[in-house]
Amino acid sequence: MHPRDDEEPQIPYIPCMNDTDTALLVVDVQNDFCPGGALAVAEGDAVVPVANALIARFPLSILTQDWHPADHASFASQHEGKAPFSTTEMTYGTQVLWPDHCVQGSKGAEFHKDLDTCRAHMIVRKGFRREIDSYSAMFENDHETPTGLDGYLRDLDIRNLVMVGLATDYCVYYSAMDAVRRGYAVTVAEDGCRGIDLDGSLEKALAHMRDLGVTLTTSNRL
Ligand code: VGL
Ligand code: ZN
Repeated sequence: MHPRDDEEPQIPYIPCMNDTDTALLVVDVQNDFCPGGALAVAEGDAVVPVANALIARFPLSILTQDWHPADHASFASQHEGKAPFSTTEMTYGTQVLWPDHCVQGSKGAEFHKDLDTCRAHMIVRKGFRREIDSYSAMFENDHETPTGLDGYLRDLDIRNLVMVGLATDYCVYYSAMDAVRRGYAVTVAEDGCRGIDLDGSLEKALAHMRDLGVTLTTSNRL
């Protein structure tokens, strides 16, 4: 049982999807994170119908797309003797080394074929600088280099973000952290997410998001 399960339940703030200051963020629903992909997340494709149902109902939907050059520094293949899922030190801190994934222009980098990309209003690509990884939709892993999403959202007076996608414990988690840091109210629909769960990273991410004030809910409550 999670230690917080005992505590008084707090009434979460759940934004109404008709609010014009609310946007949906669909994180990295790409072939490489789905079964059969290079960095497959268990049941990753199960988020597609959830994301589509939300895309159809939100006034503004933003997709992110992990978009790496073939020699990206987050790939274990670029570090001699390093295995995928080991770590290395980068200038900005510890970095997990991943299998090659979401290479620009590859099939693996394409959105899942059933994701309703047509209805989305904005696509944010990230991780395209060779030397730096970018889990978050807002800032790269140095926590400084912006993707431009924060400015876009501010221009449109968006204050609430609802997130779904892959992976719960990496790109969704980092996006949620940065969005909270930037002052957005963040809601994560857990049934619209799946995690990688490397060494307990999923539980840690969920607990930390709760501590930061992220509302964890399910899509049927939105
Ligand atoms: C992701 C690891 C590496 C993600 C992206 O989308 O969560 N994870 N690149
Ligand atoms: Zn990546």
